[in-house]
Amino acid sequence: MKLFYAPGACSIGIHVLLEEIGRPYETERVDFMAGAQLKPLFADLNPKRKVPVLVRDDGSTLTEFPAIAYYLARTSPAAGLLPDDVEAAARAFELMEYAVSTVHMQGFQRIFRPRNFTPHEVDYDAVKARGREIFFGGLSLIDERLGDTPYAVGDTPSIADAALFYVSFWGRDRLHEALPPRVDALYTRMKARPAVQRVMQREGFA
Ligand SMILES: N[C@@H](CCC(=O)N[C@@H](CS)C(=O)NCC(=O)O)C(=O)O
Repeated sequence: MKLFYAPGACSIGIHVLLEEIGRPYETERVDFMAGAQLKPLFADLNPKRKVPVLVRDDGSTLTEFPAIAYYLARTSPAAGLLPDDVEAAARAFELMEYAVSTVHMQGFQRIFRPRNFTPHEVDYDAVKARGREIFFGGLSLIDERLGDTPYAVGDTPSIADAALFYVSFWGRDRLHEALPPRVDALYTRMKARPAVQRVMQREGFA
């Protein structure tokens, strides 16, 4: 398997899952600064021009964070990344999906790529401000949903924790804002994990 990633992008959550699973995998860095995601070599691999992309052992590609996370969890069940319990699994999907589709795609995307939301540069600041509202409002909502378990839906990390990890990383370490208390505690717990520390080091954040 090979993960195509950009340092500090949402692909870092998939990188964490691969490291937690512990099976051999390769990585290839996509240099956003050089616009590598737009160049033919990568665009041929993923016409959506986005990371994460997982190339599997049979050569087929899988895109979209939730799909890749689900695939990895189901193909490495011993890692326990998707709870057996239906209710806990459904809650894991609920949290992961909200982190990806709302906090990331509606919130952070407005801050990071305002031009995707307006053709007028003069509107960029307003778009970014709305992005911050959605992003941090979303994290507060997640905070209310987190229970008293050490990880998002239980005693061990799941696919939800991988998604919450990357949006927390953006809030705390890229936007430099305080996180709501439960989200912050979860982020601290994730960052202490050896698998996460290896990924942070490899992507250049430690
Ligand atoms: N819905 C996609 C979102 C992927 C996405 O937006 N990836 C960003 C990085 S976090 C990207 O590759 N952006 C390319 C760009 O901004 O040019 C998923 O869940 O994987």
